Amino acid sequence: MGSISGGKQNLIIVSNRLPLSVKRVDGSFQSSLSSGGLVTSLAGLTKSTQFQWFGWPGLEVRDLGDREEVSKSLEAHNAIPIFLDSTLAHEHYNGFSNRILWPILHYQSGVTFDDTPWQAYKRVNELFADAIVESAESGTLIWVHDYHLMLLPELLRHRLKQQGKACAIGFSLHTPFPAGDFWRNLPVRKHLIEGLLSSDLIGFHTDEYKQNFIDTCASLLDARTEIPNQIQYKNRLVCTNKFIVGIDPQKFTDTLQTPKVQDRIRTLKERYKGVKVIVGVDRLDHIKGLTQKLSGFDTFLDDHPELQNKVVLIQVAVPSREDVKEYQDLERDLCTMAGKINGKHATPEGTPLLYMHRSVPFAELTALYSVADVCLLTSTRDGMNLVAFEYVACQEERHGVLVLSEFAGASSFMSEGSISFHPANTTEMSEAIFKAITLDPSERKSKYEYLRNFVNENTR
Ligand code: ADQ
Repeated sequence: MGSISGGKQNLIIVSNRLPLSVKRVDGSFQSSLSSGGLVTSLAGLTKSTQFQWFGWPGLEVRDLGDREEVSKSLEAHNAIPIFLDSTLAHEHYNGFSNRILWPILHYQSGVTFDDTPWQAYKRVNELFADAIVESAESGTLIWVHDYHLMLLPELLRHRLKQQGKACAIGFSLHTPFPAGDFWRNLPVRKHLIEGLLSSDLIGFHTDEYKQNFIDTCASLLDARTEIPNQIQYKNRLVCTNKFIVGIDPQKFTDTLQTPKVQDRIRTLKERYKGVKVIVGVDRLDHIKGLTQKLSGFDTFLDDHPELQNKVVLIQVAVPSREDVKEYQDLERDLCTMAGKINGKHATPEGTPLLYMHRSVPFAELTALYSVADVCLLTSTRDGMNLVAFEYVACQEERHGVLVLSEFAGASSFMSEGSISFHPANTTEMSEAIFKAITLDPSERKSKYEYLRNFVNENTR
């Protein structure tokens, strides 16, 4: 993160969680870098820009003295904590954001609306608005991130006006925005899009998400949308655009060159000599299509008995949202599936699936990306999917093949350089995997070059 220079800050970034998670260890507080797509996508910004970052520090701190201690320790990283009590934080984050809003944004049906988490969502957005407006000065640009804070632009606009402060507000959505008819499933559909329409600029990962949002505003709110990329609503003009989110590829190539990672790559290459390695790295989330991935891989193993002991899938499933029942159920299902697949296809020489339900250190992650012949990403819906970018950044030597679901936002930019498939079609997935491991070197090279250029041109 950008450090404090003592100079005036004119950019405020806001996200639900700070990029640093605070933990209480032996009576004192320690912070460490959080993981996830949003932190990765904003990491590059810290190289060139100074800003303050507002968000929840990840734990309840009641005592005022403790709050001061946490604030002081984060101040060194220009991070400003917004304290929430744990029930409120839980209802906002797990209750509304992750159990109701996230599935709707990703076209998952069967969501039941409940008023208690919705009230918590509103309250948390208000608390964020109070804290930010107190710090912001006229001229500050306030850049709000993601679906946890969709009401915040409207709340900010109202409070800023009351205090006579003029600030520009930007909002970036890191998820898809679904087609209008699906968005109607959410009873509070109007409140949320009205909340966003107090922004000056709203950014989406793809043109499709942007257009879905514009069309929804026209049909639900009677907003005027005749001018491309603009929405006129209640005497305000709101601009929308597509912004391609990316990574800092240099960070990956630098890490790959370290002796520790080079050593690890040698060990892994020796271990998998004569075996095609397929890698998957995903947060353990329904949208990443992990059950579909295991089914597709099972079909592939059925279809190709001649490749027994010659292909391995190393799947890292990073623990995520473990307090939500649906995520606990998913984890249990995946363990069962992994056991069944290995039970069916393992031989005394080895198991075809290595399923790891844990976080892996960054150095190990880059080594894994580097030794893999193929990266398999099976999202049923996904805002972008930065793992696709990271794999490409680590494949300069090998020209590995990206097998990418057509429903990942990244597919709208990378389909020409990858092998695309429908994640619910196990036969199509099996064929895509086979094509990837048998692709001839010249086609691999030309696909890879396309992807490398794209990743290097869209570095944040
Ligand atoms: P996520 O759903 O979190 O992000 P993704 O884009 O795949 O998904 O990014 C995951 C990030 O977590 C990657 O940068 C990856 O390296 C990192 N990560 C994975 N395993 C890790 C580990 N073990 N330890 C540390 N870090 C790990 C959301 C949306 C995406 C969108 C991003 C950015 O769901 O669609 O691309 O935001 O906008």
